[in-house]
Amino acid sequence: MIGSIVSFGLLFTVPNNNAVAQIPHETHASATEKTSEFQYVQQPLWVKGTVTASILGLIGLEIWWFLLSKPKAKTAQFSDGIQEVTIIVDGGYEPSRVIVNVGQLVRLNFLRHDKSSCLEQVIFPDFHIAQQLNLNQITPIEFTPQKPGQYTFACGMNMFRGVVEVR
Ligand SMILES: [Cu+2]
Repeated sequence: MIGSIVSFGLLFTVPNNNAVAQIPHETHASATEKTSEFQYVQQPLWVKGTVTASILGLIGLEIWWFLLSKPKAKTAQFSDGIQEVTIIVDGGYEPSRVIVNVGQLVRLNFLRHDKSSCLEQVIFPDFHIAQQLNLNQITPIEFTPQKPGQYTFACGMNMFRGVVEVR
């Protein structure tokens, strides 16, 4: 949602900058005789800087978008009666989709690298779990899903989300 608003904003600012950039070029030819070179150089530099910033913003947005929209599913590893997956917490959850079997103990090892307080807590509403995650430590969360389905988990503010798919 925020991403689309930002991208719309950038889409509108880039053509505007291009329109601004054209003005000095057009006026330059007729105005070379009377105006100094100083004014000509300074205007395009400012415009170029803005255009470059917009382009860099777009590239950054694209990388961000690509990373977030990419579905990352991982099937839990089963050993000694426990199905286990390590989830890296860094600007979201990696993997953000975990596939497990019904009726078997699940252990999700949350390894938090993200310093922001946003991701310090992980919540599994369906399993009544709200767990603090310590920085650069593994926090195991265990539960046994009794029914197949999609069980979401999220940060304390419900901004970052992941799914446990029970089959
Ligand atoms: Cu949050």
